[in-house]
Amino acid sequence: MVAVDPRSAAGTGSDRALQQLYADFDAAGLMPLWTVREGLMPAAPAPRAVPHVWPWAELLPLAARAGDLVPVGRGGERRAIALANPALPGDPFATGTLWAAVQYLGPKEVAPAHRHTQNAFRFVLDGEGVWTVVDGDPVAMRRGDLLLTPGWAWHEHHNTADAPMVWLDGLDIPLVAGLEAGFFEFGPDELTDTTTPVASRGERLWAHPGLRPLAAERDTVSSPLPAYRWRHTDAALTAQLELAAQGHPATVGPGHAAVRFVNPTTGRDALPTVRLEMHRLAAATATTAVREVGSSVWQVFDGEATVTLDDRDHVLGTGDLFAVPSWCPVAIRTDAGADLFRFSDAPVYAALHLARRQTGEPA
Ligand code: GTQ
Ligand code: FE2
Repeated sequence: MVAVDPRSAAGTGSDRALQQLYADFDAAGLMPLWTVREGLMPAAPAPRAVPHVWPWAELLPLAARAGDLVPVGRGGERRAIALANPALPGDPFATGTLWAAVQYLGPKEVAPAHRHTQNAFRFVLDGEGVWTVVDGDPVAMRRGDLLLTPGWAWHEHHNTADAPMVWLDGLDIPLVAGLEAGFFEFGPDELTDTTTPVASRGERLWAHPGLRPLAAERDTVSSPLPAYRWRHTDAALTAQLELAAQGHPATVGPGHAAVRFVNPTTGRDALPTVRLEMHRLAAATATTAVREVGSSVWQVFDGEATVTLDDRDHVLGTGDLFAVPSWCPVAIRTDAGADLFRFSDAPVYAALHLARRQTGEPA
């Protein structure tokens, strides 16, 4: 028997018998760990995706051009333009697990009904006039609102206004693709519900703080609340900062208010695979750098901020989006104050006991 140091053997392979062994491994459909261990089991997560910024000033006119040139309808289904991470060439993915897209719906346009196992949400930077009908419940979309489309719920969108509307879509498309768990079905070609109620049925039932309808005894995995309205989000963040200013421990850090959008039946994440949060930084605030296992996408909802990703500074304004890969440190600072929407794959990592978080020094 030839005694070899596995490390040098992997590198040099000078021994003829060893070379033959590797060839025979290959022919038999086998691979030895010692040649692949470092890439397979890195000391810390080594994501393929890189930190990246998509300025709203670039996205919006491109979406509008698509509005002029590309019809929305059966087949393509949605005029959604995905944020494509430059380190994932050919894949329309913001990170390895998250889809983020701007969706553009022109005046009086309809995006037809379908359903899929991928979980989705919409976040509205600006505008109004679109209703998304989720499992037969028409839900108005307005500035600052977060709307849910849980996996396998039927959904269609229709714009009742004379102006186009644009919003952010977030889905777990890359995750579901990687898990080979995707199913998709077309609904009717024609709009199934043309009504435009101010409040959806889901909200009339569930949007009363701390009050659970007794008829709804069973907890659900996804939130039964189809919309989280900006009025509520804004009030919660305002109260946190006011209370913190009075010395109460209401914020996650000095000048940093934050809320998570949760399922009122469980208090857990509103969607099983996607975490949804809104952050407000008061004027002259700098957060401590944080890195987490799992990736996220942020959108500046209001104000201006400088985000530091992997030691690089990016100056951002309203609408700008950025992707944070797994284990990439992120710190945010602002002079005048800023509101930032964030979504991530955190519930997946938590469920699998893979979540880790490290807090460093202020950037
Ligand atoms: O609005 O139904 O951005 O199915 C990607 C897939 C949006 C949607 C996207 C979708 C949708
Ligand atoms: Fe969809």
